Order: sequence, then structure tokens, then C-alpha cells
Amino acid sequence: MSKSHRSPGKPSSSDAKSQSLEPFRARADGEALRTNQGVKIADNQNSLRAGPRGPSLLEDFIMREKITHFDHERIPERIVHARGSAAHGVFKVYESQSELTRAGFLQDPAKETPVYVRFSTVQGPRGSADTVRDVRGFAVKFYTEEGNFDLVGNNMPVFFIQDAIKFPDFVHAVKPEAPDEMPTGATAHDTFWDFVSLVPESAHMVVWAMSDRAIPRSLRTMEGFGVHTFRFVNAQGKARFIKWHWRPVLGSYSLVWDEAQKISGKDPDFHRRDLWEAIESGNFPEWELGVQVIEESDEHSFDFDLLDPTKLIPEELVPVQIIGKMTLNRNPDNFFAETEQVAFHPGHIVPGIDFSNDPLLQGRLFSYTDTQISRLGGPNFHELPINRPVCPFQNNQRDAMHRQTLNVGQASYEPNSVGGGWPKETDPADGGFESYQEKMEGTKIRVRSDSFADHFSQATMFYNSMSEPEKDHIKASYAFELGKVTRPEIREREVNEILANIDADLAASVAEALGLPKPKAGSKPGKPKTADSPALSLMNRVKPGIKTRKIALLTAPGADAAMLKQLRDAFAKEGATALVIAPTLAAIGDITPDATIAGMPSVMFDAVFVPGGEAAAQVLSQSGDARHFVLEAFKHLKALGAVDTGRLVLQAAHLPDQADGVATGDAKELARVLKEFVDTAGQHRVWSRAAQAESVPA
Ligand code: HDE
Repeated sequence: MSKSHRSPGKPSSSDAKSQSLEPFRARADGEALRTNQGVKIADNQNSLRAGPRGPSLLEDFIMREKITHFDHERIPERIVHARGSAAHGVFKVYESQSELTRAGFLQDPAKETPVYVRFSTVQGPRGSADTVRDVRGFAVKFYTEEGNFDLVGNNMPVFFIQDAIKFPDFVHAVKPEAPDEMPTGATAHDTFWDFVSLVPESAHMVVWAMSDRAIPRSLRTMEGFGVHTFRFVNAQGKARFIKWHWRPVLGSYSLVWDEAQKISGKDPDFHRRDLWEAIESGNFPEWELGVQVIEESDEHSFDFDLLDPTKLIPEELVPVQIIGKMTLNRNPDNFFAETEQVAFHPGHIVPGIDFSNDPLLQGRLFSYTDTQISRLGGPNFHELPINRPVCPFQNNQRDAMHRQTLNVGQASYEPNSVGGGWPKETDPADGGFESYQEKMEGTKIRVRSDSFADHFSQATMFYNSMSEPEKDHIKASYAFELGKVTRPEIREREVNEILANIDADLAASVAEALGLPKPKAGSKPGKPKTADSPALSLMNRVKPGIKTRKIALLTAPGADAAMLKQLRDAFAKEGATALVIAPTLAAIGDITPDATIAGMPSVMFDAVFVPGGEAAAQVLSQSGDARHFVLEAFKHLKALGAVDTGRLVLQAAHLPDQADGVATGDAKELARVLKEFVDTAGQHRVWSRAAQAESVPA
């Protein structure tokens, strides 16, 4: 191997995973261009040919090697979750969890465990847009000293189906349709709604997918869930059931639907860019890790089955205990080598963590290794730098495609004497993995437990838990999606057999939008024992402040440059990023705008402020694009602010005179306007403006 492949360059962070990747990092600085066989290349511009205008020669081993490698640069994308973005980070437990689990990484608050986290959409291909309506994957690989632990979760706590045997059916139905491969990244098509309207167990998850959770504002502010029930096992062998939760420190926020659709076109990399830029700018995204803990003796004390992945445990029944924090602090060096090649697996667990008999989880335990064998080309994917544990690992597995390890010695079997018996088993007391000794008995049978039969109560509970604006969004999403379904019988079935069992008002509203008769009462209406769970509403997930929010300072030449700077500094002090947006990039005093109105439309921002300056106000008031900028922000329920002549721009856009969440005043009132604006932006959206916003053109 050439020196460049081994050169001990500078790791960008001091964490253990960064160090462990170091031998694999290739840096080209100062190195000669060579072939893969190490030969220095003299001409990388011209292929070898018979005369300056003659045919190329097969002999050209330099071109052949280069093009052959290029021809094979792609690997199959993930069958689901193909579109993803990832980052490195660290996890620390707040205090020892030894009472609950023996897992080494959950014992010592001083210990930092490296992590790699990949977020994804489910339906679309690798190049699809980030802000489509979809479930998001939230997969975390902990590189612990006892081996890799993968927490392969989603941003919603339940799933569409109860049994793994239905997964291929579900995925075939949700993916772009077979004849024309449409639509990309969307559930708004016949086969999805055909399947879910025939499979009532999906009802709960589909309401989540129609809610604002499916259009997150950023990956950084998504909650994460392990979905299935898992187990913690402590050093004494005592087990308890647990559910995993990730809670973003900045709170959870969503886009609005019209905005999400527009961003898909204006910046399909919106979420990816946001995550990357936050980390580059030192605004490291943070999540707290929480667990709901259920004693084994309480296994049957709920009105649903803990093994049923279409159910969640309301926090009001079992509170979430916060046990640690994850911080993402380093972007990947190479998207392909890390984000594309990372292989997660819910079966990658460490001592102290164990499975439950959730039949969906059990099927996943098979699927994730199997899929890597075709996606990553064989069973040695654990040797790829991003997948390698940070602890040493030796065993008697040998050979196979793409083997990297050069195992030394004769013994590749156990027991052996020629290798001194190594590598040897470890006693559970010293950290050897031992499965939890759950008592089992039963008849071999293909049957769904009766305890999995209630499909509507938690769908009703989730709907009941939403605020009015959230309920309105859910109604609108069903109407939008079912409106795209071409077969009337599918629409009718969803409304009459699914929605009517969730909530009469929801069913009636969607029926009206689809031009269907008012549905009759459902035959199996949801009757939740817990009527609602306020913790499920995103309205209750807002955290104060505007840290990391993006604010547009909409302006033009002739602006009050001093005020512009004052505002920029004031927002920076609050931890927000304020960008100066103008019709062109021409300097305004000594300020160069960050982007043009066309280049960064209002959908890229959380809030919009128009500073003063007579000439600037003239230019903006006459610009259709500038007027559209503020109108659109108004429609998307964002905080708006305008001082002095900046107010003329809002007037020119014909915004209603009296509207919630629009802070205005003259230059002397700047401090008051600013405070009002920051408070409103901290709420993320001005929900009370929704009715007024409806009448404004999109
Ligand atoms: Fe997955 N899932 N899944 N899944 N899943 C995959 O594995 C599968 C399920 C989830 O960023 C695949 O490496 C089956 C639930 C995430 O790389 C595949 C079943 C949850 C990711 C697969 C499920 C998930 C995947 C595709 C039902 C939430 C992306 C490529 C039995 C708890 C991980 C791959 C990443 C990826 C199978 C259901 C989450 C095919 C069979 C439930 C976050 O193996």
C-alpha cells in the first residue's frame, strides 16, 4: 500500500471512532497520481490512440483501469431508507444505570462512547427530496467497548404492521408503483392506500404519517423511538422491558405542507444541508436518551400488548426517564465510505440489552444481515471502516468476498490445540454475551394473538391528543393523499372502514373533501382507555428561544446599514443565524448580501424581518419577488417583523392590517419590535393566524 493510504493525517476529532478510522483515511496531499497497481501516471488527459486522430488502443491499461473502476462505482441502494444523511458524535450517560442494565456504556458518566447516526426517509430513492411526507429513520450505532450496539429506530413510535411476514407486502405497496415507478418519495398513490385501507392494523401509524411528524423542520429537531419493546438486563440477571426514546434538546418542530412541497423543489437537500451546516458551524445537535421501564410483573397490565409494534406506551402511564445525552459533532469525511456503507442491525446488541418477542422485531433480526450481503457484496461488511467495532474482535470466521483481514496461524476452528485454544469464550460474569433466560412454552402455530386485535383505540388516542391546528393538518393530509388516489373504491374504503373507526369528525371532514357522503359510525370504533396523551402533540414539544433558527433580513440597496448590522448582531446573540437577502448581491454599504431573493426564497427561513431604509423599501415594494417573499412567510405562519419604512413592504404585499405574529413599529420602537419578533419566532409558528393565512395566495 502506498504511503498516502497509511499516512497518519490529522483526525478531525479526538473520539475513539475517529482514531479507529485513521488507518483507512487516504489523503492525496503531496502525492503522485498512480494506478491501483502503484504506477505513476504521466498523462491523465489523453487516452492511448493510433495517431492523433486514430482509434483508441485496448492496450491502454491506464484508461481501462480507470473506466472499469468507474463503471462499478455504485452499489445497490437500500431497499428502504435509501435517502439518508449521517454524522459522527458521542454519547454519555448522566449517571450509572447499573440497577437497570449491565451494558458497559451505560455505567460511567465520565465515559464517552462514539456514535454514528444516519437519518433517512423510507420511500424514495437515494436522490429523492428530503422534505417529502414520510416516516424518518433514526439509526444510531454506538461503538461501545463491548462491541457495537445499534439502535435502529424511526421518528415515530409505532409501525404500519404487526408481523414481519407482511413487510415485503407493505414495502411493495408504498414504493413507487410497478408499471411507471411513480410517485417518488410519496405515499399519495393507489397501492399505498389500497394496502393500508385493507390492513386496519396500519391505522395508528397512518395517522402519524398524515400528521406534522412526517414533515419535520430539520433532522436535528426530530424525536426518535426504538418502536419495539426491548429488554434491559442487569448484572444480577434481572430483566425489565424498555422502550427507547430520543428527545432533541432544541425541541421538535415541523414544516407546513405547502412549504415542504416547495422546499422539495427549491432545495431537495434541505435537511441534509441543515444538519451539515449546523455541525460545521459548531451548533452541535443534541438529543437526550430516555427509556420507559416496565417491570416484568406489569407485562399484562395495559389495554394493549407490549409486543405489538402498532402501540405506544403513553408517557402519562409510564414516564420517560432521561438517562444520557448524544451530541453530533463531526461530519463524515466521505459520504460513500461512511453514510452509504454503514450497516445497521437491530440484532447488534451488547450484554445488558436484549430483545422482546415482538414478531416484527424478530423478523428484523433476520433481515438486516441478509440485506447487507447483496447491498455490500458479501458477509465481510463488518470489516468496512465505518462498521468495525472499536474493541478488538477475533473469531474463526474466514475468507469470503472482499476479505480484508489477513488471519495468521493454522487454527480457524474451535476447540483447537495448534493455536493454544485461542480465541476463547468468555464467561458471562466477565462480559460474555448471554441471552436472557426467558421461560418459553407454546404450540407451533401461525396465528396472531388476540391481544393484538384492537387496531383503532390508539389511533383515536393519537388523534385526540392533537391540538386543533394539528387535527386540521391531519384532515388536510388525508384529503390531499386520497385525492391523488384514482380508484374511488379505495378512497371510500379508507374513509368508511378506517377513518370512521378513528374519529367521526375526521372521517366526515375527509369525506366532504373527497365529495363522498357523510360516513356512518364505524363498526369497531376506537375506545382508548387513555383518552389522550398530551405528550404526543408537537405543540407541547416547543422549547423556548430561537437558537439555530434561520432568519431572513429582507433588504435592498439603500437600506439602513447600521440597523441591518444591529439586527444581525441581536439575532446572533440569541444563537440564531440571520442572513441578509436582497434582490442582487450588490453591496449594501459595507454589507455583502448572503443570498438573493431568488436563490434563497422564504421557505428556507424560519422567520422574516424587513429593516428600514427609504430607498430599499421602494425597491422591495415594487418587486413581485420581494412581496411574494413576505406573503409566503405570512402564509406559512412564520414570525414577521418590520420597522420604519420596512413596514411599506408588508403593505405593498397586501398583508392584512391586523394579524397575529407580525411585529411592527417605527425606528424608535426597534427594541420592542425585536423582542416581540423573537418571542414569536421562538414559538416556531403562529397557529392563530391559520384562518387569515388561508385567504392569502400560495
Ligand atoms: Fe427496517 N430495514 N425493516 N425498520 N429500517 C432496513 O436494512 C426491515 C422496521 C429502519 O440508516 C433495511 O440496511 C424489515 C421498523 C431504519 O441504514 C432492511 C422490517 C423500523 C433503516 C430493513 C423492518 C425500521 C432500516 C434496508 C419488518 C423502526 C435504515 C437497508 C420486519 C423501528 C438504517 C438496510 C440505515 C433499513 C428491513 C421494519 C427502521 C431491508 C424486514 C419497525 C431506520 O433490512
